Amino acid sequence: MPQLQATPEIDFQSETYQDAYSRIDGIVIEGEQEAHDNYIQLTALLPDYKDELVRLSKMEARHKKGFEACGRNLKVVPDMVFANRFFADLHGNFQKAAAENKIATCLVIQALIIECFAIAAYNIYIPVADDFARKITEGVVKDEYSHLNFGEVWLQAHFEEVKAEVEAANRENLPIVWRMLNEVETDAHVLGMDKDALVEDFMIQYGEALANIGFSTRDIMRMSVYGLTGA
Ligand code: PL3
Ligand code: FE2
Ligand code: FE2
Repeated sequence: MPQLQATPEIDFQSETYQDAYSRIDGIVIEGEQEAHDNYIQLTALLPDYKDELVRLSKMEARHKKGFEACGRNLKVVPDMVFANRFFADLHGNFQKAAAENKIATCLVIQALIIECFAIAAYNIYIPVADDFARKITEGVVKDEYSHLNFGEVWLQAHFEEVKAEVEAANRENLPIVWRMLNEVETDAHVLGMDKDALVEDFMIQYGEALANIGFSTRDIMRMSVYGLTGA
């Protein structure tokens, strides 16, 4: 007897699915690699947290291996050229902030924005993933919450000193996330992922993170709108 598929409407072997997967898998692999590099780079800015940051970076390296295996399992070659371009703006902003010793900005970009983007994407992907990728992604998403938590805890402890810097980093980087979401919308749709659900999940995670750090509901509303309008 053939195994029944949980989602019979998705054909993981179709050319359309595999073409979209080559870009999405590339993005995720690149995102995990950059997350690894960013946590390593942060050890220079936050020497007291070196061990914890190295531990986080090792988790990211494992995530990358997991998503590489997802691609191999579907016989898809990830499009790393596309993925590299996809992350270029956030990558550049992180590098600039690190060079200026702007710890809060680095944490907003990596531990808040990128981790919330990953959590939203993985949560939306899990119900429509193939069985192999679902198991991998379920393991990964648990880790991402702890990475988000690392950023929240540090920013919360330094809230008064970094509030203005966090707002500026939000204003500069949130519009980039909306552009990235628009860029991935069509391919994500092929994988069975809905853009509105992605945006909603992202805003819930990110808004909760800002609240945990110490921002008021009023601040959070204002900060979200800046991002959306690019104002
Ligand atoms: C940090 O730990 C990870 C950074 C990864 C960023 C991921 C962005 C994902 C965008 C599109 C989502 C699809 C999910 C599918 C997974 C194969
Ligand atoms: Fe990760
Ligand atoms: Fe992460």
